[in-house]
Amino acid sequence: MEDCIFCKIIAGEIPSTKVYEDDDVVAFLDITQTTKGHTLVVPKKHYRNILAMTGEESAELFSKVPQIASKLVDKLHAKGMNILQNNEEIAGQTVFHTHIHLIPRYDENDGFI
Ligand code: DGP
Repeated sequence: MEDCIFCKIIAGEIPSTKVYEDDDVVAFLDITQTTKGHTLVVPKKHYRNILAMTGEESAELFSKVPQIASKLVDKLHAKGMNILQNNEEIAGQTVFHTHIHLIPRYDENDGFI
């Protein structure tokens, strides 16, 4: 999609730090780094959000999450992780290309409320 920032990242037109990639999905560090290792899991195909995907399409995307999430936890020695996903502006979505946030947690004072 022309004006989609994540499509541009996927196409390599905007730099990102990728932590995982396969034929269908890419995961890269979120620019905000809410906590160290904050990562976005993103389908390569453009969908506005989960509400625009079929069960099969979203299942395929979510099936990659446990593998990427546990690798991040292991490598970063995190104590846990928030996994969350926003759909539409009212729910906090700011980039309108489906993505799943992986937010590693370290201790009570890691900056994420
Ligand atoms: P959401 O609010 O759920 O739509 O999250 C969008 C996230 O995308 C937000 O945490 C910041 C991140 N983000 C926005 N622009 C860029 C960018 O150019 N590069 C990267 N790596 N992340 C971005």
